Amino acid sequence: MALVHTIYSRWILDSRGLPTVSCKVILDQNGRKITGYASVPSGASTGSHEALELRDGGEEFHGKGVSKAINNINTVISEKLVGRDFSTAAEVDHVMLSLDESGNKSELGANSILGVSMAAHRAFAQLAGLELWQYLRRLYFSSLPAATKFPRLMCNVLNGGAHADNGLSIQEFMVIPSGGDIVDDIRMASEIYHTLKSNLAKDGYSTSLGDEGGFAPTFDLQAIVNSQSEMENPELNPTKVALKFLQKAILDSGYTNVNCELGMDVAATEFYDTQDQLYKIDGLSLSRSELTDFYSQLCEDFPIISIEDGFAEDDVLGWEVMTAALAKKIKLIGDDLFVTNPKRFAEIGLVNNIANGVLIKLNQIGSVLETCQMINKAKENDYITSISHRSGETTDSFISDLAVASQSEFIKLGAPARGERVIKYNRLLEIYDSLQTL
Ligand code: 2PG
Ligand code: MG
Repeated sequence: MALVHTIYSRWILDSRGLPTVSCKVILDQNGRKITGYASVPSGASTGSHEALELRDGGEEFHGKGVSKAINNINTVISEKLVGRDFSTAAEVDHVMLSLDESGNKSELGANSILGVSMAAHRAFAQLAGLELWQYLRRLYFSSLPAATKFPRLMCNVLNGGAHADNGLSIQEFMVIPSGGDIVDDIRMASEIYHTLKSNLAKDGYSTSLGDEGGFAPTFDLQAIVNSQSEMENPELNPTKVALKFLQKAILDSGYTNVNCELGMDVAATEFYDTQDQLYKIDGLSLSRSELTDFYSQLCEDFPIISIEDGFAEDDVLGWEVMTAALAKKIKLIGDDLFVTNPKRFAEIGLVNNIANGVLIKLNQIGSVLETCQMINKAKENDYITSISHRSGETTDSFISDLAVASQSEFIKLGAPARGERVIKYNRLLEIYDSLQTL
C-alpha cells in the first residue's frame, strides 16, 4: 500500500521531433518516496478505431501540441489520485478509467491516461522491489509458467508506406531472427542490418533512414533490370525487390532462412480504396482474392512467417479470404484491425474467426491494465501476441518488459539503430543479464 504523493506531466519531444506526454508519479510509503517515469509513443499509420490521442490543434507545434493532455494529468487526474492509498498500479488504472466515460478516451486523452498508467506501474514495481517485467508478470500474468521466455524480434530494417517517402506501398519489411537466445538474435539483427546497408550502397541506393530506423531506398525498377544485378528479375515489383534485399542480407551475413525468417507489416488500410474496394499496391489495383494470391506467392518465394494488416481495418471480407488461404501457414496479425481493444477483438476477430495474432500497442487502448487484459484474451483464444512500438517513439523501454512479462511470441521494435529503438533492444539484454545473476 502506498499513497500517491505527486503526479506531474510535461511535454518532451519524440523521435520525429514532435511533442509527446511524459509523466512522473511519486508514491509515498511511510515517508519513503518512490518515483516512476514514463513517456508516451505516437503512431503515423493510426487505425481509426484507436483510442483518441489528444492534440491541441491551433498554431503551436503545427497543431500537434499536447498541452491539453498534460493539463488533464496535472489537474483532473491528479486531483482524483493524489492523496489516495493504492495497493497496486491496476487500482490506479481502474480509477482513471472511471474518469472518462467516452469509450475511446476522448474526454481525457489516451496519451494522458497512458502516461500516468505506465509511470504508476514503474513506481509500484520499485515499491515491490521488482523489475518492471516481474511486477507486470505478478499483477497480470501470474498463470503463465514461471520460466522466463524471451520474444522473437521483429526488426523493421526496410521502411516504406507512411514511414518513408520512397514509394514502397508496404510499410515494414522485417527480419525475424531465431538464433537460440536473445543475445544471439540481437547480434544477428545488427549484423544483417549492416550487411543490408552495404548491399544497398553497393547497388547505388540511398541508405537514409525511415521513421523506424530502417533504410528507405527508392527502388528504380528499370535500372534494376538494366543493371543485370543479382536483384534482376523482380518482375518489376518493388515489394519483391525489398524482400530480395532482405533475403540476400541474411545470406551474406552468414545466416540461413532456418535461423532468420521474414515478416511484413503491410498496413493495408493506407492503400485501400473504399470506393472501388480495391487495394492500390505497387501500382496495381488488386481485388481481395488477387491480393491474397499476391501474398500467397510471396510466401512461396520467400521465408515469410508473418503478415500484419494484410487487409484494411474494416475489410472483414478481405480478412476472411486471407485467413482461409494463409492462417495455417503463417501468422496473420491484426493491428489497425483490433487496435489492442478486447471488445473489438471479440466482435471482429472472434466472431468472424479472422487472423491468428494480435499486435499490442499500449497507446491504442490507453492504459496498461487494458493492454494486459487484451494480451490475456488473445492468449485464451490461441491468438499469438506481438508487443509493438510506434513509429514515433521515445527512449522509454516499457514494451521490452511487457513482452517478457507476458511471454509474448514476438516483439516489434523497429531497426536495431537510433536511440529510441536500441533502448528497447538493450533493455532486453539488461533483463537477460539480470536473470543470469539472479
Ligand atoms: C504499425 C506501427 C509500428 P505506426 O503500423 O505497426 O510499426 O506504425 O506507429 O505509425 O502506426
Ligand atoms: Mg501495423
